[in-house]
Amino acid sequence: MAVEIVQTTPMPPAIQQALDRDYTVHRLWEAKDRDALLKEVAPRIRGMVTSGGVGAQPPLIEALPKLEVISSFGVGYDSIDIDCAKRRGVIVTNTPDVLTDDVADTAMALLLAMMRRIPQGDQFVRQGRWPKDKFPLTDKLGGKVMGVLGLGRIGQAIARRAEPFNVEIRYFGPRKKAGIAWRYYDDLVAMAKDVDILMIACPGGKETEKLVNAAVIDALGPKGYVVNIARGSVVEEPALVTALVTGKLAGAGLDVFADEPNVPEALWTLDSVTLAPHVGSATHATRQAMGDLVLKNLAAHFAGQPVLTRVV
Ligand code: 8YV
Repeated sequence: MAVEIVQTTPMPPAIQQALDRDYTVHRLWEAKDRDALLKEVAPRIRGMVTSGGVGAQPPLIEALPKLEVISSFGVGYDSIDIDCAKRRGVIVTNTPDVLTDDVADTAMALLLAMMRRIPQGDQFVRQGRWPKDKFPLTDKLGGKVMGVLGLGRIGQAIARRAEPFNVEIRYFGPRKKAGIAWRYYDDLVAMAKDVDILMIACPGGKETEKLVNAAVIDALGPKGYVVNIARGSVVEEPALVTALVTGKLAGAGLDVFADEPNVPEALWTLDSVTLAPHVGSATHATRQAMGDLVLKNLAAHFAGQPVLTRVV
């Protein structure tokens, strides 16, 4: 008898095929009557596949009395109620490392696109405006100081990419990291005052909620830039939008938002902003690697082995 699992959200085709081959999969997002489906299958469910976007909250975790493991697609697990999983003795896994390069690439792409107005230049050419008009000058990245909020795996990968662009790195986080020479701040406002670019790369969740507030944005000032590759929850979004609309911030490159997929309309027409639909890890290769890790964690658990990338 195949192990029965629930799946909350679609996976890449090859990953879905493997799931369907190896397990009896109940697809919650497709169910006409989700509650009825859950009620019927709940007593047999031993695993869950979910994503960083959809997560797993107590009503679902509590509804599955035999649940042993939640295998999540994504490094961030702020959408999974970790306390509830712990209380229930449910193992939670995520997909770190395999997406670090792509997320760091996306951060640099957003930064350059925003500062050098690449999307606007593209539109300028496509709309046939070049023969008649001059594209405005933009700001130089080289020589700027970047403050990384959250110098974890992704933060470090971004910093390593930024240095060859002649960008000076500093960082803020809960503690100074051993073996890191970049200047550390234990005060985010103090760092924001000293840097040109605030690069947000920390985990989401309660501990970082609205960390980038009006005071931090104020400290960055009208020449300051924000890039957010982490979670929308880390930023006080209305304060960010107001600062961008009123020119109290020079620009922002945003891959994540407070209420995805809804993006404040005030940002849509701003030239100072480059927007992306949460695509940090969204390449074929990386999504495959993330899916493979979702599969490997499940397989290891149901083979009685330790999972590969355990959160709790
Ligand atoms: C995914 C992410 O898009 O890894 C993360 O934390 O935000 C992204 O890689 C997301 O997990 C899919 O929902």
